Amino acid sequence: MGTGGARVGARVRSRRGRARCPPAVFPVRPARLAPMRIVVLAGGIGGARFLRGLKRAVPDADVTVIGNTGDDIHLFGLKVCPDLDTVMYTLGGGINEEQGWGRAEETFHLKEELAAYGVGPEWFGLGDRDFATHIVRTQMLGAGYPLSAVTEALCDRWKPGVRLIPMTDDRVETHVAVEVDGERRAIHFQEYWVRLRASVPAAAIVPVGAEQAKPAPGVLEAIGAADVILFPPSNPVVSIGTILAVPGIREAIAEAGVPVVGLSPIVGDAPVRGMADKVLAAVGVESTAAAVAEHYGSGLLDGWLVDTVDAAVVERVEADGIRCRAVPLMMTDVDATARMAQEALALAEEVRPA
Ligand code: FO1
Repeated sequence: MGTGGARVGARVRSRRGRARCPPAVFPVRPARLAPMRIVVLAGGIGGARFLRGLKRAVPDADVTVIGNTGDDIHLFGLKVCPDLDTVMYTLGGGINEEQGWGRAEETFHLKEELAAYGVGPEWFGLGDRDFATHIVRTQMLGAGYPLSAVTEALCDRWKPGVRLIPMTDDRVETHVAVEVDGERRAIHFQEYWVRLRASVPAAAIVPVGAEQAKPAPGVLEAIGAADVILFPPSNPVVSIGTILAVPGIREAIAEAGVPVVGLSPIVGDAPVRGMADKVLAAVGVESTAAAVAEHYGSGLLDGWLVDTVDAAVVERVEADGIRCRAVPLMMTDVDATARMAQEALALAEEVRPA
């Protein structure tokens, strides 16, 4: 037993049985000795913005981000990882703030030149600065480095202040079944999201490759060592849902024996940003804060934050066995987001088994 070690003893507990540590074996971790270990499952814009607030709320925390890679797309021979890049750029200070994706001070000469050669697609706006990220990534992948190592190398430049790990090193790409001109087709998520603007109903959302994928190195370890696990207001289907579709990740979270707390991406029956309602409909989930909590389920979630406008659903969520609080959830600025993060961590302590 370590003397004064940060985590004396072992938390031997499973969510189902909630076996208790022997009393008096497990003193409260002295916060001054070991930073809180937080694992966050993040998609793109909403997840990245939440992380910026989380870092302000608990600057000393040890944050591991498990990033969604189902949005990845191969273009011009390059691998583009939108959600990983949005987290990396947002926390590293290079994001195009109003878009929430791509680089600040961007130019599009390369895109224009490609279009001049008739090389598309033109509907996906890759900027000159952003291309460098995809070239470095693709070059390293070509040299045999796994995506997790590539992401670590890219973060050496951006220093996001969190450990960013892709959900898997294996190729997973979300495809969407749509009906266009009377015929049913499966198109890449980015074509559905960016070219079609989710304007046609999605008959199905399929994270192609997820079933065969393995969690990237460090993912299960981070979950196993976490003090708290957070689901930020990312897209519950194509972001957090895709991460949970990688075999082993959902189970590890359910068995981690630490509080799992989520923040609703739906406020007042509509997504705060993006088109989450379109993909929620595709999986038969109504676009409400309560329905999303139920979609994750009480086997996974211990706590759920809804916005104050949805205070009426608190009772329904709690009836599902998920502790629920109504707090302001609009990420209007970093301070507002930091307050949300603090509320999520407070709720985690409230539901943490004694
Ligand atoms: N979203 C758009 O709406 N239009 C674009 O042209 C676009 C280009 C783009 C390029 C790189 C990148 O990393 C993200 C990009 N996105 C664009 C956003 C992207 O579709 C979303 O960030 C995620 O895939 C959903 O979270």
